[in-house]
Amino acid sequence: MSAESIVESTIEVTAANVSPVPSAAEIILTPSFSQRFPLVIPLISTLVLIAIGLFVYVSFAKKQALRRPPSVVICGPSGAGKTALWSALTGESVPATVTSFQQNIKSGYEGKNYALVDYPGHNKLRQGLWTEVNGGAVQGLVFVVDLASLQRNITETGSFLLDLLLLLEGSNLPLCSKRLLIVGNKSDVFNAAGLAKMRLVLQDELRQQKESRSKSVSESNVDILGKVFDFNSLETEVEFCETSVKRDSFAKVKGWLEEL
Ligand SMILES: Nc1nc2c(ncn2[C@@H]2O[C@H](COP(=O)(O)OP(=O)(O)OP(=O)(O)O)[C@@H](O)[C@H]2O)c(=O)[nH]1
Ligand SMILES: [Mg+2]
Repeated sequence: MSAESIVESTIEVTAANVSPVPSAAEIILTPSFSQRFPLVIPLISTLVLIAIGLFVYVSFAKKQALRRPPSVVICGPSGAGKTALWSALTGESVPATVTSFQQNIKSGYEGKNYALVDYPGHNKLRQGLWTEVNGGAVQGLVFVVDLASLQRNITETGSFLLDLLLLLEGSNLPLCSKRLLIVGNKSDVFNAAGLAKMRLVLQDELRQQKESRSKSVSESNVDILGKVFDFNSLETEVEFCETSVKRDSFAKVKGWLEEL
């Protein structure tokens, strides 16, 4: 026999003897296997059901954790009187502080379905506020301005308000989330600006800041606020009022919150 025919016959023999290796599932499903190990199939079925149940539970729990409870947020520059206003509205006492670094939250404010949140004004915490607003559960915003130092803080106040309006106007949040009450607080202080003046000063500042931002390439979105900034031309419903928490004069804010 030649070497070639030996190789050929070896290949034929090998090919004829080798059958495909059965998969684990095939082995388990053979009648002889289930007779020898009757508990394996029920055990595997139970494990698969538990795994599916766990998956469904974890996905549901994650969704619940991501869903924020509805809220109305009191925000604005540091020192404007947000915590004082929140305290007066809720009747909750807050330790006397100079600057807040944590939110104060009153769930179910006045029997409403939302929580009233006092958000600290420190600019390092601003990103958290944007995340809160973007979350879609904010039903309204109260932006507090210090009327006694309006001119002195106008750049910071204007920039904060411009960022907030850009976020609201540029988002696809429902209209019910785009409600803003601008509160001029500390009207009791002798040199406090009046309500009409506050509106005018803020509008002028926002016009200027929008104009200068529109020249920057990275700020191309400011045009969503219209050609010339005007509170009346926004999709966001903006209202104004004056308060003095010190003199217990904040009924307008109460009324606005009541209507939400
Ligand atoms: N005169 C006067 N002072 C006020 C009034 N409301 C608050 N204040 C004072 O303003 C200061 C700042 O008030 P806060 O409520 O702590 O200010 P805030 O806006 O919470 O400040 P941050 O927590 O830093 O963001 C405190 O000394 C308050 O007593 C007001 O209506 N009139
Ligand atoms: Mg505070």
